[in-house]
Amino acid sequence: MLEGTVAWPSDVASRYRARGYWRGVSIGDVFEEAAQRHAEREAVIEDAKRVTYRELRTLVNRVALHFAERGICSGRRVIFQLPNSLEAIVAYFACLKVGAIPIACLPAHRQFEIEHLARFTGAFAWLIPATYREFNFISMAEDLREKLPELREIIVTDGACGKNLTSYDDLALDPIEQRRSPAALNALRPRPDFPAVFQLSGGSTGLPKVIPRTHNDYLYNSYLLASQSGFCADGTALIALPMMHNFPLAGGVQPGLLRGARIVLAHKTDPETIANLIESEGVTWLCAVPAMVLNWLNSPAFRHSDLSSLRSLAVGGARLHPEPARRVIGTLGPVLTQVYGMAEGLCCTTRPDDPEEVIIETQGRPISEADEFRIVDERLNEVEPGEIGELITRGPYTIRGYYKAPEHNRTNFTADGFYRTGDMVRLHPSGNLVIEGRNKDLINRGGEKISAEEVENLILSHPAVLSAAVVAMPDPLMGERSCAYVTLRQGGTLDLAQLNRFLEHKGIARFKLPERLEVVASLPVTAVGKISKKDLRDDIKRKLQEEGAGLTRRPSS
Ligand code: J2J
Repeated sequence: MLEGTVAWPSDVASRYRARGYWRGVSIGDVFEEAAQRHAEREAVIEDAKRVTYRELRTLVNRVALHFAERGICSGRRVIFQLPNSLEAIVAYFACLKVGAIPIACLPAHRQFEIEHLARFTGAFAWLIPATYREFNFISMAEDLREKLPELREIIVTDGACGKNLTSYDDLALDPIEQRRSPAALNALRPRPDFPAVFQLSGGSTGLPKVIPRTHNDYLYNSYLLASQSGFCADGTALIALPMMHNFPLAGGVQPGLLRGARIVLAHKTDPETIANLIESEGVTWLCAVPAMVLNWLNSPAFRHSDLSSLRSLAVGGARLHPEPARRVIGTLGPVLTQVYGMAEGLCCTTRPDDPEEVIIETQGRPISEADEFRIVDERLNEVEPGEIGELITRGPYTIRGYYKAPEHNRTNFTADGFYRTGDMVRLHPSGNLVIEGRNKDLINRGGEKISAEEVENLILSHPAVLSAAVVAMPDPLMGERSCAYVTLRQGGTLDLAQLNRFLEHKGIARFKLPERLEVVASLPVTAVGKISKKDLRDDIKRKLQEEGAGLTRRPSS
């Protein structure tokens, strides 16, 4: 056991093993087997780069040997901030082979998030591109390294490098396997009940919480999704979402590569890029968040390309409403799969043989026969069938606790080990779930989760601000965007541009910046004196409606 993780009770673990959910193998071993079986097939395609399983295996083993030589192994944590790339896939499987634990960060994360995660996990290594989307990762890394004594290695992928940085290319191009036998890797093979990867929670309580997913449970999750999505050696998965996010990683990259499919990586999500890749590569599976899908459906590129290879478009991360769901089917045929999942584990999908209305109206049902769920009221009593309540769940691939977070674990998990999702759901007569809302304090911006508390804490450090509350405002494309309400200190002034410059300076990811600022005289409070977010959400909804109807003008802030 890695210190700070919470194991399944031993009787439950024995049951999961006995039933074959947990296979007792590491993901690296399964990858090895798949790579040998499908050696001559194409594995990964990124722009002009194309590698077969044989080539991918050579690269993974080589980089794994280099990692081991540098001490990146045996439970050490590695921050992954790479864009979708062959390098990211190689480094991911290389880590899993030697028992290093990738931390699934996003290229969008900045100093604030990385510093916290690096400290909190005691990260040993950090993988970055030199630049990506005009952001200079090397200077961020150089600034942060002095504050992080435990961080020993910064590995840079796209050529350019600097003092005390390691070039990924130097590792990938150096045939270390001629000096050291890949058999040396066997000694480092992690135990199957050891964490394979640290996912990050959407987080409603301040900074993101860390989700340790074990080899056993993550593999089971991916096998289930592989079967469900019909992944097989003739399949081609297109990964356009950031690949370390749980949805594409556990649902696309991992199942695809374990089954001998091709993985096509995209750097952009615009309709032209996606439609071209589907057509030219014969993509059979694609995952997306609803905002991307809405954008695609409205574009001529999608209407005029030959997308007939597509067998499944998996949409999740935020609610896909019935109207756009119907349009997906109208435009692309019966390819829609709704997916409701979470990095903590549970994953629900609609099934191809569900009636069309069920695929349109629901977010699916759990993928494992062993997933248990209940829909409960505040006292954890089950509500009547069809009524809305909070979804709680446990099962063979849902964590029993966050990493090093005993306080949160007491409130986020029930005494009998159910994870409290914070999602308000209703059981559809078909047995599927409909996601109706949530009781956790976060904004779901087109699938990207923003913790209100995290942003509020930063806004409160602005000298002009007295109090602050961040709430979701409805948005036709993203579903929700973030709106900050603030009261100011006497004589203070603040507009949205000033606030966002201040927040960017603090080093948070851009997607967390508020997109509207409301400066008010006071914040509404509930009967117990807490800020009433419900009133604020109603207020912004009303303002947006009035502005939409032309009753009032949008304030300049
Ligand atoms: C409404 N809300 C949804 C949906 C997730 C598959 C798919 C998505 C994620 C993911 C994932 C939703 N309708 N269809 O990990 O394996 C909201 C819920 C949920 C939270 C989890 C996967 N699909 N959500 O989005 O950890 O609020 O995982 O609890 O990022 O997203 O977010 P995350």
